[in-house]
Amino acid sequence: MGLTLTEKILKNHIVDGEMIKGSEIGIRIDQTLTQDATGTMAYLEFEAIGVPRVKTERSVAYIDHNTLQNGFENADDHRFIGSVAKKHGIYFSRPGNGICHQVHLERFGIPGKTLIGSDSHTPTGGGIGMIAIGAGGLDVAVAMGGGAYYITCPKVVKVELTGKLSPWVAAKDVILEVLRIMSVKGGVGKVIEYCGEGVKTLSVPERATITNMGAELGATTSIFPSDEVTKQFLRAQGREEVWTPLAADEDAVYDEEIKINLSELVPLAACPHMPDNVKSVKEIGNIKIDQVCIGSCTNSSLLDMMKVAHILKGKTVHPDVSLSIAPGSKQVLNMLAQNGLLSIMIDAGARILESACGPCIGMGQSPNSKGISLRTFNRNFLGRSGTKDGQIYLVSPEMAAISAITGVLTDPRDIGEMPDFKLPEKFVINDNMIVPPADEKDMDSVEILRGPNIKPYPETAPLVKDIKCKVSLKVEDNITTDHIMPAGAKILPLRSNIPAISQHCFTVCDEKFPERAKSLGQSIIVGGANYGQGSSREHAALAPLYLGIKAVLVKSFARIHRANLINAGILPLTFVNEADYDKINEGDDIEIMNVRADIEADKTELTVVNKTTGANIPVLCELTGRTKDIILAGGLLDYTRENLK
Ligand code: MIC
Ligand code: SF4
Repeated sequence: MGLTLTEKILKNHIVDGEMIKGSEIGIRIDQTLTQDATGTMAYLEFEAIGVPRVKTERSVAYIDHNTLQNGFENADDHRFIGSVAKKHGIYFSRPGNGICHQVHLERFGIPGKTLIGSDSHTPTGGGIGMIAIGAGGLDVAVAMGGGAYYITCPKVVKVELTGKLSPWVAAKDVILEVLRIMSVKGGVGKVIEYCGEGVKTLSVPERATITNMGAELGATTSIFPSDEVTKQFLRAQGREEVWTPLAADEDAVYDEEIKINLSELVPLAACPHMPDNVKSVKEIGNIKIDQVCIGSCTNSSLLDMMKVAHILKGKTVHPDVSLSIAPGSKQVLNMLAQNGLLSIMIDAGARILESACGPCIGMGQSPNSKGISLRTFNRNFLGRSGTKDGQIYLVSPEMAAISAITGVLTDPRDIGEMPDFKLPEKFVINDNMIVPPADEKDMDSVEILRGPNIKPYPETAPLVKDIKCKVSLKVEDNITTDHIMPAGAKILPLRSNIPAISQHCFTVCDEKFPERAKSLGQSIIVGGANYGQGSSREHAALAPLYLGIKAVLVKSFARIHRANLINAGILPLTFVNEADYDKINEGDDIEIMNVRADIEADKTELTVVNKTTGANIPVLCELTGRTKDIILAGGLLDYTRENLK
């Protein structure tokens, strides 16, 4: 029986467990990446693990999220990360060099290798045939220390692409179509593998847009084969020698199949406030817009920018619209400057931002009150733009650019003929903003620069005998990590200070939550389906840990967040019967007696007794050997320290 591409790469990297779907496997990690908003914690954890030099083939620390330096905190964090990187064998991509996923694809990604990153959009690397997975910072720290990364051996979904995209229909429309079909929870436990004749019509940046936003499906990752198109991209990046051809076997067996005829796709948009709320422009209508933001790791490649410049050429941004453009990397920005396209954008009235995440993470450019904002980004969760009433639509760069001119949501096919946009034979290569680490012999002399905002990892404790406490919060379905631990320019500078950032935990849903949880000392949270979707930020687990949360009981979890809860020593529980969600409310007193003994004895079904109503609620606590030991130890940090001894 033939293998899928996913299975081939995983088989080459498996170090623990067996390739049985649904079971836990440990894989060897070749490369890691971190960004600054999750990186400070990840490096504090790496320091706590105590391994002197990273053991991966390549580890890179990027500065791209917290680039608004509105006080000393972010600049201090940049210096901390830069110094840790230098000492411990990590390449350091300086602020200004670009968004981690864009730069990693350009300069470091290698087909067939494994990459984990402390950012949920790490699957961008799947665009050149990597198994690239988003993870919590602690998992990345462990991988840097040479430890395996554990995932559930995934199901593999075949997405067969046929045909060719029509003019002005974009890669963004492909992934929006997949989101429409599968929904934001449809990818959990799965890898999305693209194949078929249509693949070769898509360039690497287009493939990367698709794998990037596969994160919004909840998928473990997404992957494209590595073919002649990949080779040409790597050649243009001066890295042809890392190329290898990779594809699934002809007779590979998949768990699910989806067919998409690229020729039939039309321009789409994800409407507020979920990436799977997808409609065609026709269905939405020509609504009046206030803002357009072009950029983010989904759509900031040179190819995207070439299309945008073509559309803006000789035009002026509509008087009622603010247009911002953030090219994804220094390489992209520099090439736009050299070939004159930047001048076209400036001339049209675009507000050029630095090569960083910027508005995508609420670092500036919040829309006006009730503002309608078209963004080429990947997430439109409530509040993420920095305002509670912003109406965010996720669209292709083509649709964004033309709408910025017309002032209303516009079908890009109205532009008329589309030129044949071609990537250059050679990109401009200058890695002068990537600082290599110090030689091993010099590492002792590198001083770690620790600013006053950097506080240690919160205290953990081994799992208690019984849990007896109150429910401090009850929330609905599809709670994102942006609800649990909001981002934005005000809160992000606190990413290295858990006590301070905890004061903002869940405030989008309930402003009183942090105070209430803290005063209760211990409590649990109750939630609905797909709890914790979105970002990889482990702060969404560390802040609850700091606030005394002992367990989270929900209908279902998103993958990375569940792993982060376990890593933080918080018990992840799911209802056996989803209807029992109605039998437990905020303020109820609950008990889970003998929880430690039951978990030690590998019991997977526990009982939550609601002392307020008298209801007995059966819950699942599905922990395998390793995750069980992590929970018993009080989290991955304690567990790793124990096991590295
Ligand atoms: C995001 O897009 O939500 C982020 C910000 O990049 C996060 C990481 C973070 O919260 O720092 C992610 O995707 O993991
Ligand atoms: Fe940055 Fe946005 Fe990409 Fe997250 S999704 S890495 S915030 S650009």
